[in-house]
Amino acid sequence: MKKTLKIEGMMCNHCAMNVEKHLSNLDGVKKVVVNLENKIAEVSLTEHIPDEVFELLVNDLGYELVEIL
Ligand SMILES: [Cu+2]
Repeated sequence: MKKTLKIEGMMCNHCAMNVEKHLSNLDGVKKVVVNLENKIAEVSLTEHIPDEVFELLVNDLGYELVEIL
């Protein structure tokens, strides 16, 4: 299972690594690849995670989760 998160507000590599680290720590997340230029995080899942969980996490970090594909 894969989800693509569109995230606004990541300005630098530090932001990307921050998002990557926190998403990776979620139960059920196998792998995270953040693309700073395209403002997306690709998340590979081993189990279903509700969209709200991603929304809360990203927003708490100070970025904006715009869309989940
Ligand atoms: Cu930054």
